[in-house]
Amino acid sequence: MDKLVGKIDAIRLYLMIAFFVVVTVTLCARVIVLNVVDNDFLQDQGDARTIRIKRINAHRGMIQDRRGKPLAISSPVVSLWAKPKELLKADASIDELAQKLEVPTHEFRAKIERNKGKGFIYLRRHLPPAVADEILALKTKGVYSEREYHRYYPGGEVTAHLVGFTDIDDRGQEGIELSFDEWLKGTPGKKKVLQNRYGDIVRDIMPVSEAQPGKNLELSVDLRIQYLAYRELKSAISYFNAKAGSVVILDVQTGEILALVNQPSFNPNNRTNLDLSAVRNRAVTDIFEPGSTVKPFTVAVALESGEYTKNSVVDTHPGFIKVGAKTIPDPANYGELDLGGIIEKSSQVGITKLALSLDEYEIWNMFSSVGFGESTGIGVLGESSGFLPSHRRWKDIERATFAYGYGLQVTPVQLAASYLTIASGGIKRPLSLVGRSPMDDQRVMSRAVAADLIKMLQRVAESGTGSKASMEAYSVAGKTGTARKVGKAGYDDTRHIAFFAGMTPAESPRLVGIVMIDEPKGDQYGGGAIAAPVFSRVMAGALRLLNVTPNYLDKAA
Ligand code: 59J
Repeated sequence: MDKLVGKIDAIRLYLMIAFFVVVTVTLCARVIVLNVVDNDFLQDQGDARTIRIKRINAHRGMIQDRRGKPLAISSPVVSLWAKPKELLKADASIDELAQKLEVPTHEFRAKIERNKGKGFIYLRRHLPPAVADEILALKTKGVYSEREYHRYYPGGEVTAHLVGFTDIDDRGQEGIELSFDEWLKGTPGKKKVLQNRYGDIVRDIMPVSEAQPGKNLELSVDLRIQYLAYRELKSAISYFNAKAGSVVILDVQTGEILALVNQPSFNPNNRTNLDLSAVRNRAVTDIFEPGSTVKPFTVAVALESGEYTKNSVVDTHPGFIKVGAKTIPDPANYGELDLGGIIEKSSQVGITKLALSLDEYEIWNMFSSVGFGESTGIGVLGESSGFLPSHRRWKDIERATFAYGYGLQVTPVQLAASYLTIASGGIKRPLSLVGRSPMDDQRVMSRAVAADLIKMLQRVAESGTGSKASMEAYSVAGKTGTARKVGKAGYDDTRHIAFFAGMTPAESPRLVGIVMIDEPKGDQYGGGAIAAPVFSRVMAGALRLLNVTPNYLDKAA
């Protein structure tokens, strides 16, 4: 009996083991079948589903001018990409795809082959959605799509330096696009999706995080004045066959930049074979000796010193003056000039005599107070702070040449900022391009001195070297400048910078403008001949655009 029971137990045990073995094998087989056969089966049905985390690109904020005109705008586009391995399996339709992408078939196949080790290659970026849909309609295996944004610059080359541009991944590269990238870019979102083998999203499973669109940014610039300044600068540069140039226009009451243009410029909407020297925002990066455009500040020191009044007379006879070993000439012997006459005729001799009679530190301090040597902080990356020599005991010749604009270097925006201190009645007002700088105005000269300077500068435009800056309907106060550039063998008689710096209307200035033309070729090269006319044409248009009442109505009538 015992033996029988033992046998039954053994059989029961074997049966149990056998049962478990069969169940396990079946389960394994089932799993394998599911993953291999069914998967293929599902695969063939194209129903394979994979879960992925998709990034949702954020819409980049718009850049606008002060009146809301778009300067940089993002529009939705589609980028097509592929998994080369999958694409190679769909051999038949590769040619059709190449055709749609307008790429020679052999070239396209070579590219796919070359990249077959990669899990991802772009086929075409930033397609208009309709074109992308046409290509996706081919339902080519291994081709996927992604929503992106294309950045477009309606102002083109006119606003190129100011606005700058982004790269194809929507990252700021230059200009405001770079310096305000954090503000503009927003935050990409994430979502969990179920997608089929074509890469189409079968359905969103759930948003992980919503994309936060970037914020819009409004600049102080008035696009109408920007166009005007750009057009007049461009025609002057080509007419005088100059190397480069800049124009900066400021609103006197607020210190806002209404226009800031450079030549050469570039088209930010098509940057293939870009000439990098055209990308530089010269108005804030390039520095040069300002020459005679600083003479009004030396005269301001004379008036502030109490040693001189606007009627004081300086004798410039015989038309040159020896300072140390150097002889400083005037273009002619102007004899006795009042301070206004020194400005009107841009007399080097007159300004030299004045400077040598003044405390050299006071001149240095005035130049520093009006902003030379410090960047304007308008928020454009790469802005130069220029060069103001550290003040120390100067030789007489250095005191003289510094007083008429050599030995220091400024940018066009710094020169504009300095003239703003005269136009505003003696107040140093910060410039602004985005938002408004806090009006931490500080007085750098008395209101009376500023008023005297404006009257002297008005003579420049009415009867002095800057007569071409004058306009029919509005009075002008300003200063010409013609500075030889430093070449290999010292100052070069064949390379000049021509300037006009001024304000209008002279009685109560609304606008300050700086025109700088770099290396005009030909026999005309003076600031009065080259830069002053640009000032006149830009300001005439700008004042009308701003509905400023003409103050020469009697003359204009
Ligand atoms: C000039 C200079 C160079 C640097 C002279 C321009 C000096 C000088 C040493 C001769 C052309 C030229 C540090 S004259 O801007 O005097 O307003 O249109 O470049 O003087 O000492 O063939 N203004 N310009 N000088 N250097 N160093 C006059 C003046 C100015 C003009 C013209 C030309 C110069 C009438 C300049 C104007 O006011």
